[in-house]
Amino acid sequence: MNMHATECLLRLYDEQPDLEKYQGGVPRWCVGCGDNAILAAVQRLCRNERLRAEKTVFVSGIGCSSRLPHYMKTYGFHGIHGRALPIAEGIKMARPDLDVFVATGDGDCCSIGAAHWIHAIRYNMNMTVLLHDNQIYGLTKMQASPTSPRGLRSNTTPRGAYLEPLNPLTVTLGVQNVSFVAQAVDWIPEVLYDIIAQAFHHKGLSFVRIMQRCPEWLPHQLEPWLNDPARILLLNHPNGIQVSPSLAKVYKNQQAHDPANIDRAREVASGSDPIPVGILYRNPAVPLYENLRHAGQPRTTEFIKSGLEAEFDKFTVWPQEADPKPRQGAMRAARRATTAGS
Ligand SMILES: Cc1ncc(C[n+]2csc(CCOP(=O)(O)OP(=O)(O)O)c2C)c(N)n1
Ligand code: SF4
Ligand SMILES: [Mg+2]
Repeated sequence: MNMHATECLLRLYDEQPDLEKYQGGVPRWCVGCGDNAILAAVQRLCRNERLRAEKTVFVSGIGCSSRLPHYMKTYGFHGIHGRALPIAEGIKMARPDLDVFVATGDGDCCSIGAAHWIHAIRYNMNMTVLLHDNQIYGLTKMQASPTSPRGLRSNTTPRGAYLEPLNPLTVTLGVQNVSFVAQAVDWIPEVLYDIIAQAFHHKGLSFVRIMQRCPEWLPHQLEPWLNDPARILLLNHPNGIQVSPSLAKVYKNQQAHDPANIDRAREVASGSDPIPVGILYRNPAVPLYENLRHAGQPRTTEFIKSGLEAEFDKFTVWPQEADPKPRQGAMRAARRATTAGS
């Protein structure tokens, strides 16, 4: 029996896609780099959620971590250093129907991009932000970042970093309109996946800090936590992550934490040893900026076209016009008349 082409296509979308569908270029990260684990988790997420490549976009700044969009077979935007978030916000504003992900490093987000980070939390647009925190500038070969621990020797701090590190979780939890904050480590893939999946389903800006190994520049930095499961504090809750029985045998250090409690979230977030892992805070009631701005304005093709027309008109020079600043309506009418006559 002949199948109609549309029906055929719809059936294809109904089928479970395989991972290759989302795998882009061959990753160029170092062997053992935690970025590989994060990439594997997001590719699984796209596959399991059956995300459509043409409806999904990964945005990044600059850094090793910011190479992630190249390795996804979706839309991607490898931006400029520190500017991943405003680029992502622009995309979301113009195309609220797209699923937007951001991959950013500790330098990209917490140093050069810090101002954008604060305002992105406040704007609370619906996107998933993954902070690959390896506590160092990896791509530029080992300069201290704002999250580098005090005393860390690097190319810019040969006598050891002077300052206590900035805590991305407590900073985020202190910003007005924060709506989702979580922490993961790259070496517990089951929990990493669960946290990224919950972040994806949250309606609002979900901020996930991932402790990420950089074996090239800081090969021993996270080893104490990697080698001793007691130094990981798993936060479990019916509204957070639930630890599987097999994982619970290894990671026995657990605590019930209700992600609705922001005061407790701030307390838990301020601890760094053991590393708290799980959903720290979730508030789905915070309004989304794109909804506030688009309220009552359906993003129809006509609406978008008329906005574009108005923008083009601003910069159009009409030689036959006597008035140097004619009103936009008159400019449009003039252009229509010109086009009709040609
Ligand atoms: C405006 C600007 N300043 C500085 C740089 C140089 N630069 C590129 S990546 C980077 C730091 C990257 O560190 P991080 O964001 O932590 O990413 P990682 O490489 O560790 O994943 C710097 C300083 C740049 N590309 N552009
Ligand atoms: S330098 Fe570090 S962060 Fe960059 S790819 Fe290598 S291990 Fe990963
Ligand atoms: Mg870094």
